[in-house]
Amino acid sequence: PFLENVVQHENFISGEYNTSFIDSTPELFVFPVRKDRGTKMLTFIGETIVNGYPGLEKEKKPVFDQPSVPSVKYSEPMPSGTKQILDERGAEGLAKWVKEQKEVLLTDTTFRDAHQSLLATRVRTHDLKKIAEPTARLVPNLFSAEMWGGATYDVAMRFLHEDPWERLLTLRKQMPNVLLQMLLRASNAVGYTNYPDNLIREFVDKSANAGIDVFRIFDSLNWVEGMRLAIDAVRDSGKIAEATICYTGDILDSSRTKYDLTYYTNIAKELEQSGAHILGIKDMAGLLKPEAAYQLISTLKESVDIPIHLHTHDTSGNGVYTYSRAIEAGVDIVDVAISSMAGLTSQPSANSLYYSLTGSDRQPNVNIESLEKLSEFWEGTRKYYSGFESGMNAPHTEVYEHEMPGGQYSNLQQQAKAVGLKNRWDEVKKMYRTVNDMFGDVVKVTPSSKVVGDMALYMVQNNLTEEDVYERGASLDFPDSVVEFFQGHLGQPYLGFPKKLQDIILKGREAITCRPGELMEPVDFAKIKETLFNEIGRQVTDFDAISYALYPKVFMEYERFSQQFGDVSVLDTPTFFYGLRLGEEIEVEIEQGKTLIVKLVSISKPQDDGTRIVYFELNGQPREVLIKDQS
Ligand code: 3PY
Ligand code: ZN
Repeated sequence: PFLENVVQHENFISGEYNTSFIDSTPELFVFPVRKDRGTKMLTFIGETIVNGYPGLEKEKKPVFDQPSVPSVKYSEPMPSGTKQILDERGAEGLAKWVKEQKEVLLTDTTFRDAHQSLLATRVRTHDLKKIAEPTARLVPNLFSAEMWGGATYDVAMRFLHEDPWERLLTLRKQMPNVLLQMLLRASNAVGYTNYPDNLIREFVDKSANAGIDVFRIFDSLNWVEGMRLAIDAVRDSGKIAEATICYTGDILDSSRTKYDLTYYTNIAKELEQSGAHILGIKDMAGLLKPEAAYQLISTLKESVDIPIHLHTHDTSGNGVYTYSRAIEAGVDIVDVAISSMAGLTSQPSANSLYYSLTGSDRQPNVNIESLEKLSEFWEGTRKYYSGFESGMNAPHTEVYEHEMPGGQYSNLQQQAKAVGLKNRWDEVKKMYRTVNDMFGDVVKVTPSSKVVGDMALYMVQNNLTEEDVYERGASLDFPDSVVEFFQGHLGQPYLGFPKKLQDIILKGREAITCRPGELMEPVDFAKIKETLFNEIGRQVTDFDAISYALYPKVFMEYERFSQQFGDVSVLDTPTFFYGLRLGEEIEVEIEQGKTLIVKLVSISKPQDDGTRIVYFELNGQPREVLIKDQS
């Protein structure tokens, strides 16, 4: 609840008249004219109608068919699943159970990586919560549902104006039987930079409490030193530490010896010794070819005792074949997406994998009709987000050359467009590989992939070749992310930085070789809470404090937006992105049992000051809002 003035302050309500808070929070004595929820919502809808949704072409709201939610019997008891096994047997017990399964187990990534990779991470909680419980009931024998972390945290606040923690709490409630999984970028948490150790511990602790069971922990340079703290934090929380190696290069290419089988085996053993319950192999770009998967998984199965969980992207079109060879080699769990959200830069299709294993005793134990029903829902829902599709519509084998992660492709394309390089996208892709080689052939995954992307854009934009960088480097002003990377702020790459390039980029600045977290001041959460309370004038939760510590600007912007427009997560997705058509009427449930009926009546021509009046009916009563036309 909003704490808008003094009469709502807990000291006031409880009658403890310690008035010191009067001095520290004078704004509580301002009694604003309260804008009601209805007006805030109409203002948001009016904004969208007049100015469009940022990042989408402004167009008339398309007519969508209602996606079909599969019918399930909500009154029946929820079938039990892996979550109950974890609760009963603990993380070690669960890992043991995984190894005992004959069939390959599945993680469904539809709620996270699939839409991060296909739809710029834009899928809203509003849609996820329609299908969460049906998913839990229809495919209760999933190993896990990946539904949090990666880019979802940032995008939820920044673009969807929703609280990522709300999503976690909501889905946890609706999926009480399946393990919920998140992607944790080790000391980069769910951000793009290193954070202090106590923030990582606090983040893990609160995420575990709020409902995360499986933490897939990776470091963007495969630097085990950078992963230990997160692994320990997850172990302390009683949840599952899936310590993960990012796969890069090609173990089948004898001309590329940096990342060979021995490299992967050594890290796997180190991660097992560091306390991992499960070993993850994260093939973020989809570079793991079928035969390589067979060799890698066979070797790792002999090298470690913990179960192995494989993740790939289907960019090249070879995903199911890669999985089927990995499954032959004994992989325990693989990541798939519901068919209509699978393929291309997303994960391979669960439905396809099921059929490809017909006749095999490792065929996953899932109900294929259920998968098809879920796929129907997602086919319809995906259409809401068509403005965020990357435009890739066929297998893309070039990925073996540029090695760009599935989640980065459309993102970098957007970045290139934004700096006027739309027509030079082919050059950017080639440059991405050149930069990789200049950097000494590095692991490319968030955030190291962003550094490579920034450098590639910088070079194309400034018409620089590799030679130019070496010859004229002293006079070049490299992107901040590149400088920080060479300073060691993302950790240490395997076999170190290329010295000559490092000197050129750092221009005498110091580089560190220790763990960046060791040098950072701990976050003062009490202070953050106090500052935030003063700024936003409402009760500050632990979740808010974490969001602010991770993303101060994004969080404050999210707060300002919420104060201005209220809770827009209650709107259906077409209205959220496109507003209303003239004469259209919608029902919005703003809280359980409380519904507003909103109708768009007309829109005035721009007035002299550039504003338009948008005329609505709200529950049958005429209402108008004034919107500045930005066009
Ligand atoms: C992320 O870190 O968001 C990724 O998905 C990396 O592959
Ligand atoms: Zn991925």
